[in-house]
Parts: sequence; structure tokens; C-alpha cells
Amino acid sequence: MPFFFSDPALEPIAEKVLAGERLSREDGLALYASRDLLGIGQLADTVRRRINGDTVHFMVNRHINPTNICLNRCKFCAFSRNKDQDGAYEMTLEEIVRTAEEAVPDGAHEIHIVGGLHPDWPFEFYVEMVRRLREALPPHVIIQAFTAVEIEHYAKISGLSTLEVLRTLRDAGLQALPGGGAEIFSERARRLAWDKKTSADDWLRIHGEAHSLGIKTNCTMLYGHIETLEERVDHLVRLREQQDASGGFLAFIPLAFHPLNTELSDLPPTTGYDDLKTLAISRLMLDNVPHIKAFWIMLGLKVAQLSVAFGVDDLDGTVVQERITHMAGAATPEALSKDELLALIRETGHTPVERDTLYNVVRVYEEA
Ligand code: V47
Ligand code: SF4
Repeated sequence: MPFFFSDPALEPIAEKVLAGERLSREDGLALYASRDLLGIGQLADTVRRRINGDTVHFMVNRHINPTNICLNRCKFCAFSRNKDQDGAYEMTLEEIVRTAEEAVPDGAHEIHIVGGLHPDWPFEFYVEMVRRLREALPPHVIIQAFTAVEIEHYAKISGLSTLEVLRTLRDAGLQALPGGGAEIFSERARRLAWDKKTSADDWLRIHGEAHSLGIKTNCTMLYGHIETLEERVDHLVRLREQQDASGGFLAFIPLAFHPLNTELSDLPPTTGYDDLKTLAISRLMLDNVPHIKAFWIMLGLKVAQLSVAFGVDDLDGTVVQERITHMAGAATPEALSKDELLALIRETGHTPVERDTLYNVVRVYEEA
């Protein structure tokens, strides 16, 4: 066997990995039970090389969070506010479009929009947002906007079905959905910490509907809070089943919980060990999702850089102005330049590939 393991429990899993066989829920649990991080990393790297070679993707993008006013008030969220609370903000359509336009000279290929569930904004506001952005931006800049949670909210306020909401937004220019709002697919955890939010069944159904309309999406898992390891593995298995059924997930992004300023602030932050292990296990379990993304904003630059040896093939992008994690205590910068991202990737010996949201290649960066 071409691996060095300190934990023999990894050997039967390695046989499956080498044979290209799907790992079971029990394999996922065995991986979490193992302390052989380097062994798990070797396995994840094998799968990652099979799917993505030595490429590490990144992009030039801009995040915009139009409002932090939100009806849901999830306990893990430091970003949201009630309408009249200090620190509540809302952007006008003009401000949103201007912010997106400012990203074009920087070479952006994606505008990523996620926000709170505003109690007064009608569905037409969001349709108009997408329409005006599409008019203002060059065609190579892709609009990736609104989590399944926001799509469900628009269905409630418009009286349309989620499928009709998605179709209307797609016709206005929406090209992809981000992967947020999935949290952990556990009713137990949902009832305790995000009881108003989209259930697992609805989150998965909405992504399936998006895929049926040709809208590609990402998927996420918020980990390191009140969930169990079994619930993490079950979450991965459910995403894998959905991908088998509808096939439109491009990337999986494990999101490391940041406790500061949240109602769960007594919990410790995640460790680098858990972050790398979770990324590697995600690569191994999600054999049908092409890309595993390390969101450096949440992981920190050092863990994100190491993660490319643990199954990760994507470091997201320049981001610019991230608010959700920074309100919860992230110590990372709010933006990285393209040169900084390139240097991080090159140091690891991988080939940096600039991409757009849909993983169309913008440029391959051969040796400097
Ligand atoms: O849905 C909220 C999470 C998500 C906290 O699709 C928190 O490419 C950590 O989904 N600590 C929004 N996480 C961000 C998101 C995302 C990010 C980057 C790329 C993509 C993509 C999607 O952030 C929320 C929630 O799961 N979140 N609060 C917190 N305190
Ligand atoms: Fe609202 Fe999203 Fe924060 Fe939950 S995580 S309170 S839905 S902004």
C-alpha cells in the first residue's frame, strides 16, 4: 500500500480509496475516530489528485452583504441585527450596483451576494437588484447570489413557489447560488440554535430545483458548534445523495464556526487539527462533488495554505469586505490581493488556476 499509516484502522478505507469505491457512513465515522491526521490527509490527497491534479483554484471576486437586518436571528450569527438595533444597516440598489461595478477594474469574475432576511423588502427588490447588476456588469462577471434560506423567504413574501422564485431570478440574470444556510442537517441542532431557518429537506429540495433549472450551486456545512461527529457525517452523506440525484453542486465548503459575539460565545473556536481533518474527510466522503473549497477568511491563511495537502483544490478568492465572519471574531484580513493568493499557492508547489464561479479557467499560472 503506498501510504504510511500510524492507525491500522485506515487500511481497509485505503483499499476502497485505491479501488475508487464509495466510502460508507461507517467509514466516515471511522475517519473521524482516527487520530492519524497525516494518514487521512494522504488518502484525501490521493482523491484530490485524481479529480483535480495538482491544481489549486482561486478567483477574483467581491462579496456584498446588502443588509444585516434579519428575521431569523440564528444563535450562531454575529452579523444579524433587528431593524431598530444599533449597527443595523441596509444598502440601496444604487450602492449595491456601485460596489459591484468597483470590482470590475480589479478583474473580478464573480459578485457574491448574501444577506439577512429583511422584514420590509419585497421580492421585486431582489429581482431588480439582479436585473440592474446584470445590465451594469460585463458578461464575464457572474452573479452568484442568495442562499436557499433567502430563496425560501422570497417564496413566502411573494406567494410564489421556490421553483418560480428561482426561475424569475434566473431570467433576471442570476447564474449561481452560494452554498450557505445548510448549517448541519440535524433537526435536533436546528431546534436548539436556528429554529426559524430552512429545514434540511427544504434546503436540499431548493438546491435540487436550482439544478433542474440549470443554476449551479455550492454546498456548505457549519461545524464546530453544537453538532456531533455523527451529524457531520450524516450531513455529508445527505449532500452526496442530493448530488447523485441532481448533480449541480460545484464545490463543498466546510465553514468553521466563529463564536465571538454570538449567543454561542461560550464555545471554543475550532482547532487547526479539526479544520484539516474535516476538509480531508469531506474530500473522501463527497466523491461526486468536484471541488473542496477552503474559505481562508474563516480558516486563517496558514490553515488554508496547509489544506491543499489535505484534499482542498480551491482557496476561494480575493473576497473584499467580508462581514459575516469578521463580526464573529475572524482575525484574517478582509481581502487578499491576487498576488498574495498566488504566492500562497505557489509556495506549496501546486499550480494556481484562476477561475470563474462555474470553474471556467480564466488563466493558468505556470512557474513564476
Ligand atoms: O450560511 C454564519 C455561516 C454562511 C457564522 O458558496 C458562520 O462559495 C462561521 O455560505 N461562524 C454564509 N460561519 C457564508 C457562506 C459562504 C462563504 C464563502 C463561500 C460560499 C460559496 C458560501 O456563513 C451562513 C452560515 O452558515 N455563518 N455565522 C459564524 N459565526
Ligand atoms: Fe439571518 Fe443568515 Fe444570520 Fe441566520 S445566519 S441570522 S439567516 S443572516
